[in-house]
Amino acid sequence: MAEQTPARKKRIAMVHPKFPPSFWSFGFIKDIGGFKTVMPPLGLATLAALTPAEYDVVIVDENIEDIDFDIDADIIALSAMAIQEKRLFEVADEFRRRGYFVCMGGPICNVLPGRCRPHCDVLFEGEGEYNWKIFLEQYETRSHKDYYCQEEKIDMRDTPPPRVDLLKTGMYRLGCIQTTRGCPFNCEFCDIIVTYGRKVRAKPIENVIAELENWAKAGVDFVTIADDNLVGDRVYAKKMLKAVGDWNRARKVPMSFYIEMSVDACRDVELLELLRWANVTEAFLGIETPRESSLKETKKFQNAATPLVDAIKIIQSYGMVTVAGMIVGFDNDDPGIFEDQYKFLQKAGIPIVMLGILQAIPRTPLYERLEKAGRLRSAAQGNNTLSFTNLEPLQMSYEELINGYRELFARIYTWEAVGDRWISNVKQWGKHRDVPAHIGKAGEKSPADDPTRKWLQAPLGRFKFQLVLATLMIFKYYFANGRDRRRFAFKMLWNTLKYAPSALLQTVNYMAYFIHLREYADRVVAKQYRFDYALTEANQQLHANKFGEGGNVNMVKQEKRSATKINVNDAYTGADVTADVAADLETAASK
Ligand code: B12
Ligand code: SF4
Repeated sequence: MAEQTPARKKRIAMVHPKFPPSFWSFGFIKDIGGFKTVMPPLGLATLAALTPAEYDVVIVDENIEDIDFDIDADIIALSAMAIQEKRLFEVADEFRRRGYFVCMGGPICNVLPGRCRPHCDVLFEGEGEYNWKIFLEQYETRSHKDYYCQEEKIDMRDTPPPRVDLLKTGMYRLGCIQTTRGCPFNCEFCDIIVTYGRKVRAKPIENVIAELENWAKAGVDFVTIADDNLVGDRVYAKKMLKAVGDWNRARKVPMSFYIEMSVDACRDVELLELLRWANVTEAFLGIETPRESSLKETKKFQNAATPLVDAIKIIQSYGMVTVAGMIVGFDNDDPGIFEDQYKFLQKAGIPIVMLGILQAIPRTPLYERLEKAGRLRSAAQGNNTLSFTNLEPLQMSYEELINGYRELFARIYTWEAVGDRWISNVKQWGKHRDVPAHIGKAGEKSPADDPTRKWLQAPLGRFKFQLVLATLMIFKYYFANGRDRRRFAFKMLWNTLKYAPSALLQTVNYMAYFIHLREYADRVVAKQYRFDYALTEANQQLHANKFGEGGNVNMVKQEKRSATKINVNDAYTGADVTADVAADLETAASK
């Protein structure tokens, strides 16, 4: 009897289109870092884990490899952020031209579904955990729809560990896990809470550890915890960090972590200690602006109620490098804001600053407010660190805002300014640190004021030969290219030795990041990157609104529908909020 060939399994190719150059692409230091792109597409690795075993799945990340447009696949599943819009549509159109069946989802579809619609067969809005499975079942009988929308938020117990085994992990700078989704706060411009909601939903801690094991097995030493706000639910955060720390400290070389959190973490000593215990070495803080009136305007009450410079010094003193998201262009910003921002950043000593112009993202309360006021200039776009915004500023002309932004970007990334901020951060790791007043209960000692505290962090992972090569390349960039760079390098190394000698390798590591940031800043300032390719077309679309924007999931509608209206103090749901913090927030909210 002739042998039967096994039936061909159905195949899904999950494709992540190429990013354009951006602040976070670290494109100028790929050779130094020995990576092709910063992070893997976690959304696709999650979908892959949700896909039934009857399918073969491949993940193609165009940031590390070319796309084969004749790939053997029944379904193409695309995922992208809005910044990838141009390439996403090119890739989708090319596959469809060749007769492939194209699904599309991810952050861009969550805010700009109208613009994505013409480029795919099936459009997914919102979290994919439930709808992907429903779609695949229906696809079997060809009873699938062309649009799926996840309005209710999913239960995080239903999100499986992503298929790390399908990723070419050696090509990325960082691994990536997610422990929670959602953020309890209510900032007016934020699209995160549109997609992920204000109720913090958490994964079981054993799943978190299982995911870390997968990254560890893949040889990855540096992992981003891609939560919208790691400390949104402090009770969970503490338990999780303790478990991660215990797991991590038992390893020969601990993994280090990059996180995103809100600055109110500075009030909680236990939380800060646990961040250090887990080996969190870098924290992104959404500070936005030092101007209180702008913070209140945008409903960022948690920051308005916090002395920001002190907060940052305290967080840094727990061994972290601070990264800040800053924004100019609020209604309360007049031309004086550029000077205020500069002075604040230098005083706080925040080395890495993602400086953006306020942009109204469709479906956010800000968008609705400005649309009603007739203050939208054009369609939105996905890179917030360029000389562009879609809104009409209030206290400046558009040109004043753009030029002020460019000048500030240039000023922040002069070698001198970067060097001063780095040294200020490093100083917080040693005995010369500033000890600000305590921000929590009156009369308590500042959490930074502990002379016995050691620098616990182990930031660099295991030794790799690439590190030697990288160091040589970094030194070549600084020492063989003129006086300014040489002076910067000497200043960085000398002051690190003076204030926190154990941070020397960290300093060399960050000298690499600063190469990218300076090169990127130079090009933004020179207006070399344009981002208007999709706008002409989007501006002409007439559905939804005049920019073709809008859709079903919308923060303003969500808040109206929600039976128990969330208020600002819910930010601390379940957490041991001190009475004075709650009072501060209430006062700020009522003003
Ligand atoms: C980690 C992260 C990064 C990493 C890189 C991630 C990567 N893959 O390269 C870094 C730090 C480099 C980064 C950079 C940037 N980022 Co970012 N980032 C994140 C963050 C915090 C987590 C992403 C993640 O892994 N999520 C977990 C996975 C599981 O979620 P997911 O991808 O959304 O997938 C789910 C659904 O969307 C859906 N889904 C996704 N794809 C598909 C496909 C199909 C077919 C289906 C059915 C479903 C589906 O199902 C998944 C499971 O529910 C998000 C915020 C967030 N909460 O998601 C911002 C976020 C994605 N980033 C954002 C932005 C703006 C940027 C930058 C442009 C910032 C800048 N100005 O430079 C850059 C651009 C990136 C670059 N390389 O140039 C925005 C995107 C906004 C938008 N709507 O497009 C977000 C949403 C944050 C925000 N609101 O500000 N980012
Ligand atoms: S703190 Fe504000 S900007 Fe940051 S995720 Fe929460 S709601 Fe969004």
